[in-house]
Amino acid sequence: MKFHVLTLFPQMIMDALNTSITGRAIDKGILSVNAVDIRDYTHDKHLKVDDYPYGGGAGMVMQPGPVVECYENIVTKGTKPRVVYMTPQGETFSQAKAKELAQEEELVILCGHYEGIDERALEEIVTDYISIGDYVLTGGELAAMVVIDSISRLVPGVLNNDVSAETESFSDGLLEYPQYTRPVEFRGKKVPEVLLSGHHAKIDEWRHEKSLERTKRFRPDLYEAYLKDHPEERKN
Ligand code: 6GU
Repeated sequence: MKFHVLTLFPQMIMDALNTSITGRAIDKGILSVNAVDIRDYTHDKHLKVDDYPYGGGAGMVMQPGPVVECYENIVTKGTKPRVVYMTPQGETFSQAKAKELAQEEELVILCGHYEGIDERALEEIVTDYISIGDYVLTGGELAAMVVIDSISRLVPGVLNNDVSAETESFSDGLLEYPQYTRPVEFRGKKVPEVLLSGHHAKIDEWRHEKSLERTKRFRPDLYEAYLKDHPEERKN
């Protein structure tokens, strides 16, 4: 899968994604990340890419020319890859959206800065508007990395272990159960006995119970949705 990231801070993207699991997938050729500097497409002699908003107001707005020319330069003629604009005004990102986007062969991700990008550039090229949650970041780059990371781990071959992408949180609508490793006792706390028993049915049952407890406590919204689909598991 190939990601093109249109940004004023390409180094931020490259440094983060060349690390750890995504870095290894890039080395293996399963992923590719092409971060492109929008500033390379300005025609301004001072390399300016933003200006004051028409109508007044605080901050600066990214001008449409460099953004659209940057897009036109990276996209292969005759292809129409989806273009995701990272913005707090977008639809909230989810595991379902990650799965949908992981089906694409090539994705363009556009990161804004300042007060955003001139609407005409967005109308010209953007197909999907994505937010990563209800809080405001200084720019789209961190959000783009979140989106790229979550899509990447769904691409076959990126994780060592292809079952884990499916068994983790959200695949069944519940949060993950707690995990333990050696030592068997740490500062007076023992690993739950059932996990040492070798009794796989009992272990599965215990883990499911812990998933339910945790989901009820931290994500009552998910817990209610789960019980709607599994009414036989409602206890009262
Ligand atoms: Cl995608 N961008 C910015 N700037 N802030 C955000 C966001 C995106 N998602 C949540 N906050």
